[in-house]
Amino acid sequence: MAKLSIGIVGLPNAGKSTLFQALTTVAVPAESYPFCTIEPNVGIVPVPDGRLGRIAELVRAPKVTPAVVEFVDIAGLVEGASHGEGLGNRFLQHIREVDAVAHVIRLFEDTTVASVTAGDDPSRDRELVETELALADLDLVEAHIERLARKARSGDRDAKEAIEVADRIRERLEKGEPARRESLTTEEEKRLRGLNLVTIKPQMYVANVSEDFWSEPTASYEGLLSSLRLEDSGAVLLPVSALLEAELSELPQAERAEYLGAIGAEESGLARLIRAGYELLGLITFFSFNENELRAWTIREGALAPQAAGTVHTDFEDRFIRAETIAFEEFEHYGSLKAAREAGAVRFEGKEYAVRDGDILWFRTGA
Ligand SMILES: Nc1nc2c(ncn2[C@@H]2O[C@H](COP(=O)(O)OP(=O)(O)OP(=O)(O)O)[C@@H](O)[C@H]2O)c(=O)[nH]1
Ligand SMILES: [Mg+2]
Repeated sequence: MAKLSIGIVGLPNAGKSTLFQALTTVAVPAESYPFCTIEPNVGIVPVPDGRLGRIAELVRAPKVTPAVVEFVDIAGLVEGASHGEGLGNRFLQHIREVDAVAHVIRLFEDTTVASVTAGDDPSRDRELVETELALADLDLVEAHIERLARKARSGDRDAKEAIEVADRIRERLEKGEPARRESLTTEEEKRLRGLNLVTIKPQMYVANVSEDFWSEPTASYEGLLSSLRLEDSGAVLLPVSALLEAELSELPQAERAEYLGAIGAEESGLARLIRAGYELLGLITFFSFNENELRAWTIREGALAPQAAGTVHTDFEDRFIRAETIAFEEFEHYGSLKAAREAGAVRFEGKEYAVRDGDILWFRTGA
């Protein structure tokens, strides 16, 4: 995987563009009226990773390239979006290709900012968006089933099996439930992959809370959970203040930690959001460096060394012979590659090696 991409969904005025703007350097309009995001906005941000800076110091890397995450901001969905109301359905096209979805729900109170719904029941807002997403996916699945049915009638056995899977998903979606709730085998999941269903993607909830959430004694994570009435206890829910993130992004880097400390938050929402994305998708980071460049790379947990080599250079996967590797912590302990080698701490690993988070890797490849 070259990079993680996250699509931002939610009702109009939930704070998606404000968050997006804060997260990325791309300037997009964030106005106090619905539908100001009319073009999809794509922004790329570096993944915050302290280990990269530490290696850079130790090896005095002339060039440092962090892993990146792509955010895609779309216009707000409204009730009936899946039937062409508002602009929602059309814009869903722009997030069909993302790896994960961040569902932004408005919990901040501000009477000057128009809310599309009554705005006093975040769980209703959440359900509204989820229903629209499910209905939009349902359209795709129904069309898919029709196509398969034609094939099945002409005797295609494989199409019959594909219909069985698609039918299960259809039943879920008809109930307004996300497709991800249906447990699928890898084979079944593959059959659906081409449809790019939005509700099959891993999803996290981003509660756009007031800036004083971290200092307000009565505000709590449990309070958020119950006001959103999340049934799925395994759901990922992140409290973030889009407004605060926007203010933070305007400060010089050096002043950010102090600002966060002052409001009682430990880390920026960006860092938490990206980490949640990595966890949601089971992604890990490995590093590579030579005399020219130090780089962080993103791969799936469990990926083997040849696949890691393939992210660095497509050819490397097939030509992989072995990898030299050392864990970040060990490298930091020895302080240099030379010292680590002399201590025998740099290992050789073969094709079956499952790369671990924080590994530094050097690939040996053949012709
Ligand atoms: N008080 C407060 N206002 C916010 C917050 N987040 C966003 N807003 C305001 O709400 C308005 C709408 O925010 P946007 O970020 O444009 O909302 P959106 O979700 O992108 O809306 P659409 O693009 O129309 O779907 C803007 O005036 C923001 O300044 C927040 O955390 N607190
Ligand atoms: Mg917007």
